[in-house]
Amino acid sequence: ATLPDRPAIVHDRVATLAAATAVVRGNWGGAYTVPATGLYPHQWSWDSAFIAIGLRHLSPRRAQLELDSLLSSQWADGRLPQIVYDARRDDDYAPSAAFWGSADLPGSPPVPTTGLIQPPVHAWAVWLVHAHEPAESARRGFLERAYPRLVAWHRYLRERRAAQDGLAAVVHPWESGTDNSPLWDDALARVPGTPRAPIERPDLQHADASERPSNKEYGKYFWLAERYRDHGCSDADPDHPFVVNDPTTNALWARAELALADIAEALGRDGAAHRAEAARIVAAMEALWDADLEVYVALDRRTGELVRKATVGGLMALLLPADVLPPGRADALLRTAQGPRFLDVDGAAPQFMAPSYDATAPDLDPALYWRGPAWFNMMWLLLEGLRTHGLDARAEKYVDPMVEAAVREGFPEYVNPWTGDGHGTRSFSWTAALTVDLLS
Ligand code: 2M8
Repeated sequence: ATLPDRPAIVHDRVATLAAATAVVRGNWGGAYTVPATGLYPHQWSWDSAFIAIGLRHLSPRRAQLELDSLLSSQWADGRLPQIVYDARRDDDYAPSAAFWGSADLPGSPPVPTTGLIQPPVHAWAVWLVHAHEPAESARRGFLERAYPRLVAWHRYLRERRAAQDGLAAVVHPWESGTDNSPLWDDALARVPGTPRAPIERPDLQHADASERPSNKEYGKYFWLAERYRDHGCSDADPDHPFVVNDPTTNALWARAELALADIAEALGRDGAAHRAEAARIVAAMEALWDADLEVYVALDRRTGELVRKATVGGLMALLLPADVLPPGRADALLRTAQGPRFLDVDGAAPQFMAPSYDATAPDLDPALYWRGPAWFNMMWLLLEGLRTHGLDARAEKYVDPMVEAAVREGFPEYVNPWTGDGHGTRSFSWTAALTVDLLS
């Protein structure tokens, strides 16, 4: 099957690189890149990782700085915060630095941050930045600096976020990076929507309300954040109502552990313990495997129930080589990725990017945030996954349509996976940075 008809733009590589570079350059905040001016005016954890992956082609030095600045905001317990606040712009985003008051919490870094986390893609990003220009990285001691911090970050996930079965849990939808994913609906149903703090929505000045989480969801997000903060962000609240194993977080954790092995070996150390840890996480992820949907799903720790919905995050184990996965698993995931729920390669009108949520689900909304639209970071990860399993030619087919949509729509936050129409904010950093990577 062919991909859907696209406007006959044959993008000009030089002009596209220049446009994408202008976006990441324009969003540079001095030592890191904001995801988008306006909507996201601080440093976000996994955004910085994706941004660094693109920046390595433009300036390895700046890519290192992007990750160094995030790593230097690490908590004493090893956590890397979801957001590092820039005091110059504190009024522009809610919840603000004042809401978290991180300075008063034990073990917080000298800069204000949230107490939450985001998916652990960082070790892999550090490795990709290093491997692109190893001499430059070695000259600046990039890996030596990053390695102990990354080890501490993964230790936090294992010791503070993983229960006996060894799967990392998220305690807030924001931690998953896929905030309003249908995976969280049932768990959120038992979360009160009545925080003490007023619900502020500065985001609605920068994106249409129909493309953002609802006020009802925001009430629950604020309530959960207050609860976590009021327990000192200590991960020791036995009754926290939202504790979920997210497939994206766990798959990226395993992939990042393999990168930690590469980093350790590049530093002349033994990487075996990291490879064993990756294998352990993959084995633990068996609890998330849905054999009917042939995808990894979420597990609600409060009910012990699987959340049996297919999301693009459930395919992220494709980033792991076949010999790290259980026998037959890579083939099953490739079937799902290319089947009607995601890329629909044999369909009459296949998606040009994978939707964030099952294309066959009746409640998919192609314009609403993490409930259907396609995201450039997830599609970039999926293409890496296809390549990991030898489907380079298949992956290559998606590059031009993705790049075209990115340029035509002004580097949107996300797009309709059938029409390519842009949604959310524009001049979005990881869209631009990953465009640079796709073209490099
Ligand atoms: C979105 O999440 C933030 C909260 O972290 C928000 O909605 O305000 C998500 O798309 C998340 O994955 C992303 O890291 C963040 C910044 O781009 O925006």
